[in-house]
Amino acid sequence: MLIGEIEAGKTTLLNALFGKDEEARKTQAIEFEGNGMDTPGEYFSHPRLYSALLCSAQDMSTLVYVHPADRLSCRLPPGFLDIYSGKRVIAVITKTDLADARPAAVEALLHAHGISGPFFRISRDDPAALQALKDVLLGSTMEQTV
Ligand SMILES: Nc1nc2c(ncn2[C@@H]2O[C@H](COP(=O)(O)OP(=O)(O)OP(=O)(O)O)[C@@H](O)[C@H]2O)c(=O)[nH]1
Ligand SMILES: [Mg+2]
Repeated sequence: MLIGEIEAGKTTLLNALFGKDEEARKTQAIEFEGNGMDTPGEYFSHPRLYSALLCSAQDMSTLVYVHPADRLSCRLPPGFLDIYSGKRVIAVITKTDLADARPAAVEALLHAHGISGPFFRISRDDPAALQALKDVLLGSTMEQTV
């Protein structure tokens, strides 16, 4: 399940993970791709919509918090990703290709917001970084279905 602010790069990431070669459109509702779940940034950015996220998260094994490398603010409420015990939490820093990307600063920011990692730094134009993330996510899927 991908969670993060509006325009963080969630849909672009999900498309890349599942080999969908198309430009991301604005996400309007919860959407599935394979066993991945995409969520609209609005669900994360507006606290009155948190219930939709939390409800949808119940059955997902991994929560992937997505944050752009050029944004040095974070709306993540303390403990939000730890509400359900037993879920794996992964942080992905997207758009590392941007000229003003500051992935190390963003990682420190996310740490300060209670995310302990693992952290993955990716860009839609960096297949090696995407593959490393894909290996981790698909690896967990396979463990579960065995
Ligand atoms: N430069 C750069 N732009 C990116 C990257 N990933 C996504 N984008 C752009 O960022 C914008 C937002 O991407 P989306 O994938 O739609 O973001 P989202 O998190 O799904 O947004 P919502 O659906 O509104 O929540 C789009 O214009 C993408 O083309 C990246 O790695 N590098
Ligand atoms: Mg989207």
